[in-house]
Amino acid sequence: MNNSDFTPWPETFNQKYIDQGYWQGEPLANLIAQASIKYKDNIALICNDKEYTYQALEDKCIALSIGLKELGLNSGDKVVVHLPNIAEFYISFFALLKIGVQPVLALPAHRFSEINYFCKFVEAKAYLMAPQHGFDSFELAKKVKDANPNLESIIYCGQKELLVNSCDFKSELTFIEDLYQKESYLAKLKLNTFAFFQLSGGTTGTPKLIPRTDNDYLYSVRASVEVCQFTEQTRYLCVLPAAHNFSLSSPGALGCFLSGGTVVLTDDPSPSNAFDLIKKHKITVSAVVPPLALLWIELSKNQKHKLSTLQVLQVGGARLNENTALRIAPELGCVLQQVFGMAEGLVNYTRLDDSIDVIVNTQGRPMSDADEIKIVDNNGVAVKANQAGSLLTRGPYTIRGYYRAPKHNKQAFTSDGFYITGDIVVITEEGNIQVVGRDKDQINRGGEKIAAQEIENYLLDHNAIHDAAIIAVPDDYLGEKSCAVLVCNNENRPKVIEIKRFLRNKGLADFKIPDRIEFLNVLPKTPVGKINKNKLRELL
Ligand code: AMP
Ligand code: DBH
Repeated sequence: MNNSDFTPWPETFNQKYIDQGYWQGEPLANLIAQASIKYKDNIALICNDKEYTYQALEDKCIALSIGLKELGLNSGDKVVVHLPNIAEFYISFFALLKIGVQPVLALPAHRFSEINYFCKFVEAKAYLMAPQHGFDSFELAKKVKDANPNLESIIYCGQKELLVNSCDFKSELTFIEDLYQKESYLAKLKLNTFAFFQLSGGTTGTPKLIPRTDNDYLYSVRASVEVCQFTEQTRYLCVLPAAHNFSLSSPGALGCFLSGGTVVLTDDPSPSNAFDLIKKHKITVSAVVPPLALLWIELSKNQKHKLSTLQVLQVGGARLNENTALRIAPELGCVLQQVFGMAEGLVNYTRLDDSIDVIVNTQGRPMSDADEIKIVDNNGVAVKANQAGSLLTRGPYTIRGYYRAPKHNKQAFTSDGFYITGDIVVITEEGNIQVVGRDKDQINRGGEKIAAQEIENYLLDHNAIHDAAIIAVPDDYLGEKSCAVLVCNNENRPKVIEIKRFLRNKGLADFKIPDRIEFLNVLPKTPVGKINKNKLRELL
């Protein structure tokens, strides 16, 4: 690995985080194994008609890890995991970690453009895929394979075929594990520089990859479990993409596994399905983005009886408006917990026993004593109390740099290692954070982030488009939608539908296709010649 690939914490911080117990030197790969020792026969995971005890889940992870190793994957290799919410997501995640392979956790919504980019950028050895609703995942896999000669395997995680099937077979014949063997197997694990990649919503032309380490990620899960009070009795419904940092680690499925609770996984977040699952599996907690919270509220009338076990609904990923926040407790009959997090690290929670005012009107406070927060003005000077400013942070689970991005890192981090979140926030007198704006070129479409520049670059590839800007426009349901403002050749100005088709043909994730397209003769510019997006927003 090149030295500029991964930015380590400075030695003094390493030592501090170890000495103070934040980092415990445990492999993330051991999480299920350890839980299976403590909570052997508890149900760890339910997905459709499949159910796994901790022991069964760990056996699956081990069996698959051996299969993957035999396939030729080795420590330090990279693999792109592109799975919907199926049990194989967690099984392959842990199986890969067990053999030191570093997965990139792609989102189900990603398509050729993103997957191809990840495969190339990390020089992936394998691509894990499965059938998904609404598109031909085999066709995508074939295109990815053709475009990436380095890719040695395409692993299909659909019906019990190919690798998964052969692994079941191997696990039955060769590896009937008992606890002792398992421990000795795990003892061989050596921590890699980092364990896996999360993805950033990004602000730049190309997606940014976030290397998360065993130490930092496990700490973030442990701290989350404490704040959110997950226990063996927790029954967590995972309706957001399992790969998302929120549903994976805040405390998410990993927090639930760490506590010995049960994760129920589904890829249908609709209220009718979610409410049935909540009732059927006595769900105690779930996590949603604001538009989904609104949908659940709107459709909960006459169905509230199905939600009687639900204690907490976590809402995060985008700003939740106060009116929706106020409706959650009375209409869904549970406590709201606001979660303001980022795949780069820092996670803020309202606490379960906070006053209703704090829960409704703030996005909570950092989960760790060791999180360092600064709120600064445009000159990097700390703002006065109650004033809005740009949020900077560093701490034991916030990265010090994106993967292989030395140039971008100079802009995204301060010289003393603070991550510049791009969020404009105010701190209340009690120390809670309110997200009041954004100083990054990004659209937050109901929790799905779009880097304006990435889409603008694709648009500029179209030969009738001379200039392009993507901006956010308000939307009642999603909070924000994306709008492309284009300057085109007037003689052959393409139709809106053609532009959308053009972007789709580039293989972009659907949520990145602009919701609205407007045309102007010229885009307003700043004195230095950049597109003036503030002016553009006013114009529209
Ligand atoms: P990412 O860096 O792609 O993981 O996206 C994280 C970003 O999502 C944050 O920096 C915020 O801009 C936004 N975000 C996450 N949770 C919230 C929230 N509860 N309220 C407002 N914005 C949020
Ligand atoms: O939006 C996010 O990225 C996010 C939201 C809530 C996140 O990463 C998290 C919690 O951990």
